Amino acid sequence: MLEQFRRDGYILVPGVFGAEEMDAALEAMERNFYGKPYASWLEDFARGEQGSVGDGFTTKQDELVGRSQFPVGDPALDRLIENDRYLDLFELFLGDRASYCNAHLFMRTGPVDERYPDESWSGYHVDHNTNCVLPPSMDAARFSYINSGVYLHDVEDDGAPMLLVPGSHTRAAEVFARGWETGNMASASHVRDIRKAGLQDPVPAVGPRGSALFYSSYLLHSAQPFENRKKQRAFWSLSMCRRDTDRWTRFSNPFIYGEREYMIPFITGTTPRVRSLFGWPEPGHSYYTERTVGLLARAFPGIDLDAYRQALYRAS
Ligand SMILES: O=C(O)CCC(=O)C(=O)O
Ligand SMILES: [Fe+2]
Repeated sequence: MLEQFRRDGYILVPGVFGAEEMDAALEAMERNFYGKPYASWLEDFARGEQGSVGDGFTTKQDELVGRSQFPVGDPALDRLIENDRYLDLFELFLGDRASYCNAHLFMRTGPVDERYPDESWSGYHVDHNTNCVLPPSMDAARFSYINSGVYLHDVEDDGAPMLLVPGSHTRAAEVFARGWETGNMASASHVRDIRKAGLQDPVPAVGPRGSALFYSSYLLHSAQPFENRKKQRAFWSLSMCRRDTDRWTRFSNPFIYGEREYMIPFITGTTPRVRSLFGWPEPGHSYYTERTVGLLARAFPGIDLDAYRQALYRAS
């Protein structure tokens, strides 16, 4: 499994969770999102009584029926994190003790779902920026973290499985650097046109109830629309990093969501010493290479990188 994870940047492991445990978790998750079972939400929807559905972040929900950020307050969901096999697999793939970054309920509700790109080639991205602002390094094994989705039900081809690009986790730094040079980056984490990246064809992450999907935070992937719009897709998701990178990869960081618009300009203009107070590795750290310093210049326009560059030259 480790070989497969290292090669592909993801692996889907069936049977990590039990069937009854998944049914109970799904029921709890539906209660959280719809305030009722999905079947009865669907009936309401068919009658034109469309309740609002949160998209995974409680702060964006106009009608708050439940909470999607961990812990949500329901043991059927929160205690999924206590599965030793699941945690062992994380640590096997991370190659270190694990540190918690973030966990939440990730629901896609077919009839109202809009979480897919306009074009099949346009939505490819890495999720790395959710818990870390540092651009991808060539050393994916050390600097990426792992995202995981627990499948609360079977995910089949018509149920909008995620599309994963095998092997893209070790190519992200290179693909992004070239993307910036050729106008193929839509943002610091989104590739404009995946066809130009020279990667393998994407694979749909279909799997049975009780599976755990593990994928590198450097893995390029995309969403696709539901072929069967009556379906929902319910994941319990967890992200964890290596314990030796958890100073700059973590949930309780000031770089997420609403804070980002204030923090990114501040971090761009401040000193390396102050950046290190917020968890950035110091100049001279092995994260900084010609490539990552180049990517930092793109991700933080106007940032003064001299200190990082000088330490690089001193070391070489
Ligand atoms: O739900 C999916 O299929 C992919 C969504 C995704 O990549 C994301 O929200 O970052
Ligand atoms: Fe994503």
